[in-house]
Amino acid sequence: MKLAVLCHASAGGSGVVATELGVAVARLGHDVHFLANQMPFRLSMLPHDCCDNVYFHQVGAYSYPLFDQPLTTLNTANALVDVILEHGTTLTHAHYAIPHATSALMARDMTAQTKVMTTLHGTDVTLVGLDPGFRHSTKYALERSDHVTAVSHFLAQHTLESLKLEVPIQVIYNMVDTDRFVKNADKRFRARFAHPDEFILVHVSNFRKVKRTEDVIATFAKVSSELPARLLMVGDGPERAPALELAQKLGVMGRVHFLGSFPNVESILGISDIFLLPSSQESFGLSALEAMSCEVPVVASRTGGIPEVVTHGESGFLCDLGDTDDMAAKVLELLKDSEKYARFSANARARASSHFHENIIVPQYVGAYLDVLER
Ligand code: GMT
Repeated sequence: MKLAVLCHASAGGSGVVATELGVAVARLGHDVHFLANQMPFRLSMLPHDCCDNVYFHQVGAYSYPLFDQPLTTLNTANALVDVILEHGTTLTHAHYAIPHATSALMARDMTAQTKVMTTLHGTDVTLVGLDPGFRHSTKYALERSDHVTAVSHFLAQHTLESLKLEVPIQVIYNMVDTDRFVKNADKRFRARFAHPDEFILVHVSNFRKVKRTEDVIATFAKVSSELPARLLMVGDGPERAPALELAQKLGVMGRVHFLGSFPNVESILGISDIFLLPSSQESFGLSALEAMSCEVPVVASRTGGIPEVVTHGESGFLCDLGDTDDMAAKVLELLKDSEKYARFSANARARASSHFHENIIVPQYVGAYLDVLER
């Protein structure tokens, strides 16, 4: 199989899923061509001897005084046509509908040589795709794709209802590499962030509004007023400044570390005790799954697809949106009871392995690819 993959390269779950899935498919012997405006960050971290059948094609942005913004959709379609004609890819996997599904459909029309599979990740439907500025084009792109998948039942259902779609949507959950995302016993590394008697709470995201990073800070402030703790904030984005301001206002700045887009997120998750995810929208919550694989229980908002990942009362706790009192209470409940903590921690790891292991998820995608190609 020769596969083209379109994805957003910036730090974010959809690019991570696209990269890790593409590499896993390449390891099965298929040629995989990634197209993005820059190299997706997890692709740049691959060992050089990983696979000689993974290719990266940078999509350039053409600027011209008449255009006040780059015309990314057209540039991507054009770059994809080049890849199809030069490398003979016959299937395009568009991760995140906007604008990739549209670019892929254009390339399909131009070449008549590729099928298009679109994977919905979240705000491509729940937020951006429903905006009047994108609604018709998103619906059209999904209806004309050869196959559509979504990363949770919540997202599939939401898409069918909100866009009034009549095409089927297959649910394929996100996956985690349970060999890479493991507990990190390196005490010296842990000591860079916390004293041995301090608990480590962690949040990983792209710091957008939907992530409610201020709730992370507010929850942490309540926890750290009762127990010695540190908060590691991994990632970057527009909500970093408000989160930082709140940390200062609440007097916890000395115990909160903003680490930016830390490359080896697994090393941080591996030394953490609790993962916080208070999002207002979350179609899946890949970072929560990665934390679970590292034996870290999750305290999150009960929203979107999170309940399909985190089992309330077993591998973490789900709280009402914005209820930072309850979130802090649940964190304290776990941290103050070592037996309960150990049970949740083991459950988190077991759930990650039994439901979201690569060996379970990759065959579902490969099966979908083969079905689409045979049609
Ligand atoms: O939809 C987004 O916000 C973008 C996307 C990303 O690139 O970060 O995140 C979504 O896709 C992830 C991977 O499938 C999911 O784990 C996230 O839950 C989802 N984000 C939201 O729904 C807010």
